[in-house]
Amino acid sequence: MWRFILNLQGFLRHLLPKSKFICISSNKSQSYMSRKAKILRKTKETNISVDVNLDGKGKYQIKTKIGFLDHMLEQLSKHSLIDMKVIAKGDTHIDLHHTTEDTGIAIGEAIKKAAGKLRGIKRFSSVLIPMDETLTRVSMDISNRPYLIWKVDLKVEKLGEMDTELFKEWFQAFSQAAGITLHVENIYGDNSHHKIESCFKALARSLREALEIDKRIKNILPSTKGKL
Ligand SMILES: [Mn+2]
Repeated sequence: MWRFILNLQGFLRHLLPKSKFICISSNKSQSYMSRKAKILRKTKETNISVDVNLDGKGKYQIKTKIGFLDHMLEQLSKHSLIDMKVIAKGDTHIDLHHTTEDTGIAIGEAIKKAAGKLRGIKRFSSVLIPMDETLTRVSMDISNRPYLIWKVDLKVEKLGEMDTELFKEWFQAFSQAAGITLHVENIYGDNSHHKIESCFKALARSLREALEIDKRIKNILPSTKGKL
């Protein structure tokens, strides 16, 4: 009889799909939960959908109808390892302001939603990213205290079809929506494409570090205040 029950257990286990998100026991459930979110944001100016998986591999599908912005958001996904699907339809016949700003809001909201209660995250990170002659630093605190410091001067007025002043707008929108204290500083550099691309790569790498679960504090909120 016991042999029959053991065989039955083995058989049932065989039927279960192999997924790392299965909760093996209730007290470990938080660390096995998936950190995914979807945001749909529709206004009279833009219609945006964003899907993110914070524990992904940097797979992306980005379609904003703004070539240079697509190039930057692909960097963001690739180097943060956040799987990201971003489909944006905006009033680009007016200019690129609304679509740029609103993708920053929607991606920020999606990351905040996916990060949930922020238990066990590393919270802080500071990275230096070079790109040829350019060096950029990004420091962040995933704190629910949105703040942007932006020390990036660009010599040219346009990159691709984008006005270069739009990049500060994107980072401002992102930091506010994500609830992140975000300091971006281009320390030196010459080429404006390199300067901006290094900002997005540094943001990506910084997000990867700060959102990572610290195995020593699983389920614990990294705050003496008890609230983030
Ligand atoms: Mn490039």
